[in-house]
Amino acid sequence: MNHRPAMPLSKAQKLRQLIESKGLEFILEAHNGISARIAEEAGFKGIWASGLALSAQFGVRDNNEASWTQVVDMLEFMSDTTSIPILLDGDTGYGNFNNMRRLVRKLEQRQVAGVCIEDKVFPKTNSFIGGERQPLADADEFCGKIAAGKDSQSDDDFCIVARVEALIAGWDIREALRRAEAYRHAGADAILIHSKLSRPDQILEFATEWANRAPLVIVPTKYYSTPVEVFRKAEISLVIWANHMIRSAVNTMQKTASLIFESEGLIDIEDRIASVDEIFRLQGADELADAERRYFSSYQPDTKALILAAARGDDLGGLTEQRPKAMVPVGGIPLLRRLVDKCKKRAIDDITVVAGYKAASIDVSGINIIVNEQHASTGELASLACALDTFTDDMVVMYGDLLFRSYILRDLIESDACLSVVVDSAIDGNTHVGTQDFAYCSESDDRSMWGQAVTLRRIATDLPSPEEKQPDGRWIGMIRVKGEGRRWLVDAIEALRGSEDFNTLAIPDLINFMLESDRDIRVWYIHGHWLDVNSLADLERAGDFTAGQDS
Ligand code: SPV
Ligand code: MG
Repeated sequence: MNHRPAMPLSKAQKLRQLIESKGLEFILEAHNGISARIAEEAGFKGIWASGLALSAQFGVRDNNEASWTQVVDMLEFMSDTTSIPILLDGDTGYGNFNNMRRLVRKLEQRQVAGVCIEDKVFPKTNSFIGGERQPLADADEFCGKIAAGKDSQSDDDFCIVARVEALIAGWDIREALRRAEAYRHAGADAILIHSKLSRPDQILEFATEWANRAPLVIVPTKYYSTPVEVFRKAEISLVIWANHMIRSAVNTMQKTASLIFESEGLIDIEDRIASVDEIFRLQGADELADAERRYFSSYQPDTKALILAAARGDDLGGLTEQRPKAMVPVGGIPLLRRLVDKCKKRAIDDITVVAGYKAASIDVSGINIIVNEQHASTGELASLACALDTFTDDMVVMYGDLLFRSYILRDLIESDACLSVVVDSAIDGNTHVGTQDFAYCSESDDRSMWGQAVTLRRIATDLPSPEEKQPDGRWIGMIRVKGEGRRWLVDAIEALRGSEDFNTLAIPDLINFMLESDRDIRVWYIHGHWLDVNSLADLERAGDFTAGQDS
């Protein structure tokens, strides 16, 4: 047995299947790349590149005012953005048999699956504008055009649909049948029989007389109230919903334009129209992001910063009466502003701040704020958990009262461990009142271990007695999360959420929990060059720290 995987069908094969299928099939009008994609997403198995809709979106009449190359250029966008077949409404073939030959070749080059040509005279007019006055093409000449098109296609499955306009132009069924038969003999793959009546009578009579000699295609724009069961029973092959995307777009755009004009604002319209993100999705923005990761050598992943700034900072007294600690100015600039600037300098532009105490006083631009409404009765871990939905697999979590030299963040970002923490080994010179997160590590920092893999063992908030093993440094309040590290973090938060004391837990509790769960946490040693602000004395030091240096 041959188990070779089946080749995917070409677009031309798909159109041929639609046209030749036993059941009734439907295709929808589209007039540009985005409408074509929307038609495919809705579930349609094919697209009608309508001459009316294409000319309308260009803002011109359906009288061959847009050149055929302009039409073909638009088809290229439509074809590139879809995997379903496109049947072009090719009007009269844009000239004689010779123009038709070139058209077919150009369409095949763009993977357009077929073309429908109508037996009228170039330049044509839409069938619903004074149809009776429109001259029909000479049937023999039209047959030559069909044959020329068939002879010039290189893919056997490319379809040429011959459209009979006799009923539109006021001829009778016999003329329509005579022409359809001639076109079938000339090589047409299907016949489109068009009518402008509001009832399907002419179409049904034609179908009965035609008796399935070749697949029949119809455009029920005028007889739209006819149930499709009627078409099914008449053994029609393909129904074209010919202009409903352009009409719905026009309707919505008219309403939107008036509303914005009249209200002189966007507030009334924003929720009624597609979001900008939806446009990005339809444009395939995600695929580009993936491709950048794979192919773009200087690609820098979008690192996110998550800053915890819910605390008041009780030891700062009156300074934090009206604002959280993170908004206390150092050298005239709030701590949080300094932190955000540090992030932006490292191209970290996705910055989420978890606020709590006096959240409304945070007026730092360039951040997204999440509020821990329970900040008064919960701790750091609960604040972090508020931002769980924004976690990414490439982020840095930081306290909002940190001041540090830029290189610390730069080096931390370069760490490829799932979780990394920054530990200051200059422990003696930097201990002061306030939170003390003493770090015990697999190795002490002997200042010559640049890049060596040191791991964290535990964080303790109290210094041990002098005879016990002394800590290797202080955790400065920064965690780097990468890849799998995000899941470790989320799993640990979810597990701790179940514990009774969850609301009182701090980030070191989370870190210790992960260590107890055998997660590997990498240590990045630094030696000074940072501060956190817990007291007025810290604040004074902070002023000195920032004075004259900003790197
Ligand atoms: C089109 O969609 O451009 C057509 C169908 O040709 S109709 O407008 O009904 O003639
Ligand atoms: Mg048309």
